[in-house]
Amino acid sequence: MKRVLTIQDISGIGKCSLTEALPIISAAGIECAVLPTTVLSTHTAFEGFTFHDLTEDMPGIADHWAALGMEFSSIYTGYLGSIHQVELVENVIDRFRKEDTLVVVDPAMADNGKLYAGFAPEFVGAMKGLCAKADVVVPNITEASFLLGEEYIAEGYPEDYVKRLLKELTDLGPRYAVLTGVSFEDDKLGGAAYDKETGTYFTYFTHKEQKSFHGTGDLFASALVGALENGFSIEDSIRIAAEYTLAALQATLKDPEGRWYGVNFEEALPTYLRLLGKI
Ligand code: PXL
Repeated sequence: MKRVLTIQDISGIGKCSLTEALPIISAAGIECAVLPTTVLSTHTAFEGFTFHDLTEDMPGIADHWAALGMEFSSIYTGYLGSIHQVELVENVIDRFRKEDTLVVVDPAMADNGKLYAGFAPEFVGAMKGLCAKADVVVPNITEASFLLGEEYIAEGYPEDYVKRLLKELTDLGPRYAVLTGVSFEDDKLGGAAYDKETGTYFTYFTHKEQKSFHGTGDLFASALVGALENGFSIEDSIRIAAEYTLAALQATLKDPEGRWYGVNFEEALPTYLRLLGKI
């Protein structure tokens, strides 16, 4: 049986990182092991969040799994709380990676042209090192521009800009780069990807809702991992993740009690299962 190991924080309220990855990957029919890196009261867009660093617990957890002979078909990393944690995650990857283990890195650290609260510029260099170990990286355009030292262009960029970011991301190491939140037309939003082994560039767009929400990047990456683990190609996995993200956004927008801090990914789970061909 497949088993994904996901390494990211748990934000008690906020619908992001582990509170999305765990239910989404489980819904995809895949066992989801978790290595929590930090416990926060909420995600960092709330004022006054608490932050409990679990760095000291991480090596012991990994040691125990190694002693048990645990194996993982994928290792999927998201938000990490410090440079030291990034280094520990690199060790976990080195330790548990087998020839066919898929390493997916979402360098969750920035959006809308800015690093998330709490990250110093030095964090970017550490995350770049982690991306070098990945088979697949899944940044948004802000994260890609930070990682590559490229200019951040919020909108109206030419397709060549996206192609250049993708190519440079794969130059860091990964076979596949998947850029999220890409838009060339006002009413279309989606992902663009590059496979450096075949030299293939591809895009997938859905209808663009004009409002954006927290947690869509984590939702997209988790859904992508779930689809890949179900044997879908990278192109199909991007399509499935994009369609599920749109369904979750639309469920949020139509809910009169929609919560500002996260998307209604729960109500859209049947759409994800249909896209995976499970129902
Ligand atoms: O969704 C990315 C994310 C994950 N974890 C924490 C965050 C954020 C985005 O703000 O604050 C703690």
